[in-house]
This record gives sequence, structure tokens and C-alpha cells, in this order.
Amino acid sequence: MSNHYDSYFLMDSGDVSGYVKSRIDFFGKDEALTVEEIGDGDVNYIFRVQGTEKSLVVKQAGRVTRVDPTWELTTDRGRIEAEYLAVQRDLTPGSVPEIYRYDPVMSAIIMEDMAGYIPLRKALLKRIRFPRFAGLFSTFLVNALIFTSDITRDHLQKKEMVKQFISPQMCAIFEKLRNTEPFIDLYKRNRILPENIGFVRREFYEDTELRLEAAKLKFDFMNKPQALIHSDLHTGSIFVREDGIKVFDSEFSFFGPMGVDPGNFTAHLFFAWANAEAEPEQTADILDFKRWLLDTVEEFFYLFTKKFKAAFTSNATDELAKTPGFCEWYLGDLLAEAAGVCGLELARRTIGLSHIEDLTGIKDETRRARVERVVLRLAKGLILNRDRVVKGADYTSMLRQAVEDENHDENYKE
Ligand code: SR1
Ligand code: MG
Repeated sequence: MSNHYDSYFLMDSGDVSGYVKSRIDFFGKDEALTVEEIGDGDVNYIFRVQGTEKSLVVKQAGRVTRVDPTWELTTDRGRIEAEYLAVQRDLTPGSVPEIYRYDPVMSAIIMEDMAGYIPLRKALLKRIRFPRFAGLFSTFLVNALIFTSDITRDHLQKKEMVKQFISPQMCAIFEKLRNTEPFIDLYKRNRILPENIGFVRREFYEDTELRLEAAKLKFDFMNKPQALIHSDLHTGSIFVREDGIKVFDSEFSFFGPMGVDPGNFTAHLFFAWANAEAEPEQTADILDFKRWLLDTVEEFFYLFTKKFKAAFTSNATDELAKTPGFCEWYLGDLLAEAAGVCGLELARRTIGLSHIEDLTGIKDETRRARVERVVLRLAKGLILNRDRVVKGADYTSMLRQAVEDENHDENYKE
């Protein structure tokens, strides 16, 4: 092992103090540091480094995933993550953690410790509401998308950015996990609750109309470099506090369809809803929390649409894009894509390999199976009818329909 950190190795907590001091002038030379590994994801190693007065975070990309040592991943994803955050820092200052240094040798990012912020998923599982979230998040996303697209950027410069962010191996993960495997268990790694295996076979694997729509969405994902997207934006990749958000974990970023980020994220608000829906006691507080989540979906799409149109009108540089009607056409396509991707994400986190705590944390398996079928019915509705999903209320009424269909399904009566 090198102790000069001049060639790549996977660090453990004991290596990190020396590493940080070798790379940046942040702590005192002789300052005692405490290092704790805090990563709980499937992929990377995250260390919090605490000094006497200040702290920071080191995120290192391993050459294989944490969940499966035979699953190799490019360590260049650390660069992609850092460069996405640098772009977004300029577009919406304060909305991403500050990067102190990206180190290509160790594939490590040394960044701000987001003290005072908590992961949104953890907060929602504790039923904490964030009334300002839809406003903050819609501003971030509109800026992130419209200001990296051909609508506002010089087309040559945008194409240079497409090159900068090309990431075939990371894209391939989602082409499989999100775009393919909910519809065909191609690699025999899907994980479905035993009670729902028949439902998934009938409603997903054997539905050729659904598979056709999924194929269209997959080819959009692979062939539509509209804007710099995060691509793995969910409630675990956003830290929040009452008056702020910090988006991070952007290692899957590339130039893709604009609808991916709003759609993928919205799926996770529905997962938070599903977790609350599975509570045996539907108290007034739980009912109010579920209502707040659905109100947030509606408010988010309302604000996103409004801000997107305003940003388009004030900032479009492409002469043809300024043609009356073009913005509405473009936005309509984006919103349909978002609905479709929301459906894909709902399906893959329920059927596929990568599950989330919102569902796995539901202890009563019958209740979990029920909300998973509701989620899957919603997923199907969104994918098949995405052209008609133009506002937040279309999502929430589709969810209500999914609940009703589940309640009336004779196969699943208690
Ligand atoms: C090896 S990739 C596994 C998961 O981590 C990422 O956060 C993606 O969501 C993916 O499902
Ligand atoms: Mg990640």
C-alpha cells in the first residue's frame, strides 16, 4: 500500500486523515482528526472527517460495488460526479455541496460536510414535512436542465459538454436496471415479494403493450441528449433542511432526456407515500403527511412548468426555438417523458434488484405486498398514459385510481 497516496488503492478509515492532509490545506498539520465511514449505499465509500472546529467528507469510488464484488464499475464516475456538481454550483449557487478537490488518482471527492442537512428519504420516513421543498427543488431542476440544453447554450459548446459527460458504463446500468429488467427478468436477478410474483408476471412480463412503451422510453434514454441530467435523482440523493436543499451523488450524470430527473424523483415521493399508507394505524398525522406528499407532487409540477416557461421565454438563444408554440411542444414532450420515467422507477425499485427502505422497511409483509401492487398499478398507468399526464394532479388522480383498482381486485381481498 502506498502511504503517499500516489497510486490508487481503496482507503479505510485509518488512511483518510493522512490522505486529506496530503491533498488540501483545510485542517492544521498536527490537528487530531476523527474519521468515520458513513456510507450506506450500494456503491461508494463515504468518510466524515472531523477536526477540532471543522469537518468535511471524502467520497471514494471503489473499483467494484459494495454489494457485489464481482460487479466492476469505472472509477471515472468520481470525475463525472464532481464535474456535474461544479456545473450546478454555478447554475443554482448553494444547491449542491461545495467540492474542495476532486482527486483523479484516488478517484475521491473531498467535499463540504452538509452539517445541518439530513437525507430527504430519512426525513420522510420520520414523517418530517418541508413546506419549501417544491419551490427550492423546482428552481434547481429548471436551472439544471434548461441552462445545459441547446435552448440556451451555444450548440458547439453543448456538444463539447456531451463529450465531457459521456459515461457508457454508468448509462448501461440504468439501461438494464430501470429500462429493461422490470419488463423482462433478463439477468434473473429481480426480487419480488412471493405474494406478488403472479401479479408481476401477468401485469408486467406478459404485457406486450407495456413492453412496447418501455422500449420507446429506453431508446429515448439512450438517444436523446437534451440536457445534463443527474439520472439517479431520488430522495436519497438530496439532503434537506427547512430552507435549503443539497443535491449530490451525481455519478450517473450524462446528457440525456430532460424528463428523467423530475420523473425519477417523483417516484420516490410516491414511495414515501406508500410507506405511510402501509402504517396499520392511519392516524390524523399520517393522513395529513400523505396529503402533504401529494400536494408536494402537485406543487412541484405546477412550479416546474411555470419556471420552465419563464426561463425559456427570457433565455432561449436558438432562433427557431423562439418560434411561438415551440416551448409548449418541448415542455409537453418533457412532461410525458417524466411521467413515463416515474413509472419505470416505481417499477424497478419494486420488481428489480435495487430496493429502497421505504418498501423494505415495511414490516408487515401483507401490507407491503398491497402497497407494492398499488405502486405497480400506478407505474403501469403512468407508462401507458404518459402523453396525458401533464400536471401534478394527473399523477395524484392516477394514484387514487390505483388504490381503487387494488381495493376492488377480487384476487387480493383479505
Ligand atoms: C450498482 S448500481 C446500484 C444502485 O445504486 C444507484 O444509486 C442506482 O440507483 C442503482 O440502482
Ligand atoms: Mg449513488
